[in-house]
Amino acid sequence: MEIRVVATRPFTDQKPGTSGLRKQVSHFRKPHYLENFVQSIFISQQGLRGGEMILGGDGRFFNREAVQVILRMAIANEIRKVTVGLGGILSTPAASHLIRTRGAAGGIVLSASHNPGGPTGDFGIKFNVANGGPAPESVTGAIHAASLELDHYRIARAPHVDIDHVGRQHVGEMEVEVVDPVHDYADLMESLFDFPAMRALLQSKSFSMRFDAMHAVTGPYAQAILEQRLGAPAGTVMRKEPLADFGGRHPDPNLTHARELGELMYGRDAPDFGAASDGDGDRNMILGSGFFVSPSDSLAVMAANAHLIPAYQAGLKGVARSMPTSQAVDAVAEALGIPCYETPTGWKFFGNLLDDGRITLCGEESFGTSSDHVREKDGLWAVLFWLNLIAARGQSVATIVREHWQRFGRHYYTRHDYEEIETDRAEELMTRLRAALSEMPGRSFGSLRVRAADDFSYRDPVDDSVSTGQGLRMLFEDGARIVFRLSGTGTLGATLRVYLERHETRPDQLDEDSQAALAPLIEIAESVADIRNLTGKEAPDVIT
Ligand code: VG1
Ligand code: CO
Repeated sequence: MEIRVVATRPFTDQKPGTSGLRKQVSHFRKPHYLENFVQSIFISQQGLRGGEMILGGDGRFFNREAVQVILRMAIANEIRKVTVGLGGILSTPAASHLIRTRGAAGGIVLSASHNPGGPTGDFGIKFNVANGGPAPESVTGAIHAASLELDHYRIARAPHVDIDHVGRQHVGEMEVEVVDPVHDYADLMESLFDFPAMRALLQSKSFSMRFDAMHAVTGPYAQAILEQRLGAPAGTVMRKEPLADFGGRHPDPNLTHARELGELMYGRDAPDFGAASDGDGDRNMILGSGFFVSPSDSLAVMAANAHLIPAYQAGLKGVARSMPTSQAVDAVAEALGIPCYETPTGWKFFGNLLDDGRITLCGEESFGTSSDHVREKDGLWAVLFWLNLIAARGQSVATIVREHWQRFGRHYYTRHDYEEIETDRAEELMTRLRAALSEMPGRSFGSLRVRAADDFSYRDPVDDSVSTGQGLRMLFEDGARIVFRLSGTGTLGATLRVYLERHETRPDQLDEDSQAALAPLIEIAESVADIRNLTGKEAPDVIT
């Protein structure tokens, strides 16, 4: 088979962000852009040569073309075998699972996750390492460094590879195995949870649920697991056909983008349980009838109830949360007498803790939770965890969460996002704020006094690697916090995220609206960061 060596020049913008390289589709389609990045992976990750690689994506626009390019490049770069999801589809957690069970050297997941898709939307590419998890910073750094020096890439002149039939084939020297993307993952879920109890719940007349697949990758997974294996009535999964443009909406599971589900859950005769996942199936939103579970609370409730789930009945080794995630899970860890780690934003920081057996559960405020069953966050896993929990406790979502608050207090929490702001303005806001940090300790804002203020940095306890500049924190004496960060996943301008949190233990103050309960902190954030003036926005674009 003929191998072409194509001369190219480096692109200077191929540094992976919080979760892979994300750009607009038009950017990815520039001549050599995709090829350069893929070659940078192959050059910097020599372990792939002669090994097996997993390949699949969330089915968004450009997924199929990219799969063909990557297969031809894999041949030219002497990959022994590529295992591809049927039709080029794999959810992020299913890809993680396949890497692990196949003993693959790594995997490429094509997704821009919750970002919009279609010809005018976004595309993305993530590299996962042999443990099944997102590449750690040392690896993304090496890929980026390779991209800056690239002067050629290698690609085979191969015919179009059939990825639409399950089976094995040889293309040149390389083996390509096309696999059912759902089967192994569904088996894994069945091994973790009490499927008989969940089946009984889903089939009882007095219980109903809706799962919003948002026209993204989880449609087939949710149908196979919820409707087929667990016998939920047909129609339980809504917006179930994966579409290349997600039906024109952001596949982002929050009340802004999963509007229909929200209306259903807050309407008359609402289902008992509602859930949604994102573009690539790693996020989850959990709703009860008329009740929203904040992702930070969800993590804490899971930790407190894990012993009720078959896979975790022996107890948890420890838990971890990303820094901006609320401290609700910390309170549970303390009560359980297990360690709780605080990592920077992004799933890659949980990998070492999971591999080293220090933690069993982890999560982020951004609708991401998972356990040591894979090395990615896992949307459907979280939904099944809740379903199992509801079956085991025989209580509603709202009752489970309210009881949790009664026991641990409530960590009122919200995140305000200011999207597509001018990059210079966003940098200026962060620079000014960073400069003001040293003056903050001891300052009072109304009844709140600042205990400490810093730019978060993290030393990984397993490999001692250090990550700096991970978010500006104002920590108050009563435990309240405000965190400011710029997003590392957006593709247009900059996105400012402001995270706000305070702990409430008075039993009669636990059922307030979170925006109202956090109003004093929201005001402090505005006054210290001059958000309206610097972003030119009167209000956040998205509140979660
Ligand atoms: C966001 C979230 C972060 C998450 C990341 C990837 O990153 O805040 O918690 O890990 O998205 O999620 P950022 O840098 O934009 O804040 V996914 O489901 O988009 O792969
Ligand atoms: Co995602």
